[in-house]
Amino acid sequence: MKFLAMAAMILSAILTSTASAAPVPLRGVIEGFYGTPWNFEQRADLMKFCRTHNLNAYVYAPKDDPYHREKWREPYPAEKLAALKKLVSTANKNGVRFIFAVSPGLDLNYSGKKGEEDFALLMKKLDAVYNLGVRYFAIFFDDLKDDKGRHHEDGKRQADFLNKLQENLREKHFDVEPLLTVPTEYYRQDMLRNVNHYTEDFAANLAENIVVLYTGDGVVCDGISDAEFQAACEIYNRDLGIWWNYPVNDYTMTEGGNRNAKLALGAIEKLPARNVQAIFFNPMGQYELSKIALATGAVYANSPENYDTDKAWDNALSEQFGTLAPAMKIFALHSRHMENSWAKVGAADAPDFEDAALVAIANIRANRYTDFSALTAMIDDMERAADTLLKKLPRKILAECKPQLEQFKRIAQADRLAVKSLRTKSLDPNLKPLREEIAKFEPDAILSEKAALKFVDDTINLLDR
Ligand code: 14T
Repeated sequence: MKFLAMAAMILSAILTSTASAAPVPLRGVIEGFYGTPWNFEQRADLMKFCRTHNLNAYVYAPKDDPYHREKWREPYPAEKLAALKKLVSTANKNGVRFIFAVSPGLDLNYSGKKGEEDFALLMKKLDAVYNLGVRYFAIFFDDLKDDKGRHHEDGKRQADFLNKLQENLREKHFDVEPLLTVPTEYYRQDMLRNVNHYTEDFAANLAENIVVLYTGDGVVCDGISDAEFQAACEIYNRDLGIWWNYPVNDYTMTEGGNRNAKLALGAIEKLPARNVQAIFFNPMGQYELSKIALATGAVYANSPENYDTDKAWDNALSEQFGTLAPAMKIFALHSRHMENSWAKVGAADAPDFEDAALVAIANIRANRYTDFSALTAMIDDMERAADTLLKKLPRKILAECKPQLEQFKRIAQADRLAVKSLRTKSLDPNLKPLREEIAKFEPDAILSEKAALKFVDDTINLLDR
């Protein structure tokens, strides 16, 4: 009896233990964004970061490294190869699998004499990298759409090509691991479109050990539920890996502006709790600031079933910013959500501010009494946080967010003028000029569009007559 009770206790302790959830086997970072790639110093630092956070893979796939995509046929020049070699050894030393990717899809020939030539060129390219110590390779076929948003890919042709490449590589080198790939239809809504039977043919013909990455229901989407994940895996009849497009911000440009105008400083959230075999987080060009989301992604990937978004976010901020963490949290709260006509991801920006601002505007409209104390306190905190961070952030980090911090300060000041205007029910003469000033900086710095910035616009719209 006693023994049974004890055994039951131990068993239930094992079953409910938080340590019992298994990590995602292949988990890490994919340098897969458009825009200026990271430099080798940053990449070396990332290998240590991966080690510390128990991430075990890094995919080298910078869209704007000409040798990765546009000029994929050309071999790396000697000095680039030397830098890669050093990085590969840093990765190996830190227990990080270095996955080398090529994106040849823009102009790859699949058949005939040109097909054979291209095949040989790609083998040669990968072989040179094998000789640096790389054992993982990836071939990506994403973003091959024409002006009309259609692609003309042939799924069987691509699959046959990958199968043959994998066979040849593994014949030549017994220790090359299975390939990874990204299909041309790489998000579920596109797979379902199945243009020209693309997904059907690609999935049916691709060797079963090749790891297929996909981005969720959309390219940049608001999470992947367990059901959505299972549905995608069923299309491919295998466990898919995830290429997760957060905190990447290469699409946040306004007209004529900077690709990286809005910073994604929130936590990874809303990913499947079960069955994920591989996950890679696509970061921002802003290397240092990507670490907030990446640290939370590491917590997720090490125990998907137990992931607590808010806790992971708080821990990442404290670990990375120490005494500046409270100020950083205020700034980051206003810069988490990424959204445009086709993308949506990340927790809402400053939801408490948004709510308080909406209530204040509604009260003024209805001629009701309004208590501005909560809003005012938040605005004070925002301006103080901006000042503190502008003064005290380490140089490398400040270099990645100075325009956004300065914009944050302007927005806080405009919010203060907005409160003043609402109190007196007359538009402060300085508010519209300040809003125009903010607009001038928007090509480089966007934040809190639906919260602190919207409050300024709502106030102007209400009082400007
Ligand atoms: F390969 C894919 F999984 C993928 O996400 N490809 C690109 C990626 O390199 C980029 O960083 C990411 C975020 O912008 O999205 C894909 O690129 C796109 C996709 C679009 F639908 C860029 C612009 C688009 F309109």
